[in-house]
Amino acid sequence: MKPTTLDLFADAEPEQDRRREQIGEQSYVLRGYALPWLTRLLPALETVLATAPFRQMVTPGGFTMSVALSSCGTWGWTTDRSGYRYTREDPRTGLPWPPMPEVFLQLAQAAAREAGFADFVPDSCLINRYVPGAKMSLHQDKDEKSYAAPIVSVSLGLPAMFLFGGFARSDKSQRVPLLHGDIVVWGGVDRLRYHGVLPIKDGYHPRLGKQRINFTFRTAR
Ligand code: MD3
Ligand code: FE
Repeated sequence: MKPTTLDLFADAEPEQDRRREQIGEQSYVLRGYALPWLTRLLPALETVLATAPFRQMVTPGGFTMSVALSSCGTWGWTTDRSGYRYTREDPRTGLPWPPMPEVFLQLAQAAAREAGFADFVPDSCLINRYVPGAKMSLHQDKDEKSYAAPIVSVSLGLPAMFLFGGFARSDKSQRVPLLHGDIVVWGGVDRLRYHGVLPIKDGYHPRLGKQRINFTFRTAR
């Protein structure tokens, strides 16, 4: 029986179990971990997007990414014809990227700790927006100065099939479904593994509509 005081539990979404799954030597999925944070997370996201709205960027190869991006924190990841890099300013406005909201930082640090990474200090949060059909091809995250820090990723909205590969592009990938509220933490020996996201299936999420939003917290510099 669902309680009638549903509003009190709006963030608990108790149908999703909170459990920790290990997907690599130093990689964990924290199922549903972000759900209790959503009442604070979503307004903070709106604040960031008011200053730095989602936009599609062009890769060095000249392709427009299907995923739209924004960033907050000291460093924001950007791409254009001249390459991938972290910048202090949003290239669209020339203004500094919006500061990382306190609740973003707290959630990223709590999740990292849960996966065995104490003292995670992200200076960058990339915000990816996937509409149905959008995908991310297999790649490695290699634009950061050091690979010592883990990466924390928060999935919201429509489900995704995450591809978790090996150290060569041709290595077989495992498929990991990521649902609204799941957090993945990657680090240590798994930090340079290939990864990607299959095209998002059409659907409608009650909280976020026709989209998947992913936060990727990194120590860039
Ligand atoms: C796995 N984003 O922005 S989560 C990216 O869901 C990116 O939007 C995906 O890959 C997304 O670069 C995947 C983030 C992620 C980041 C780094 C990793 C997954 C990783 C490093 C190693 C293994
Ligand atoms: Fe990546």
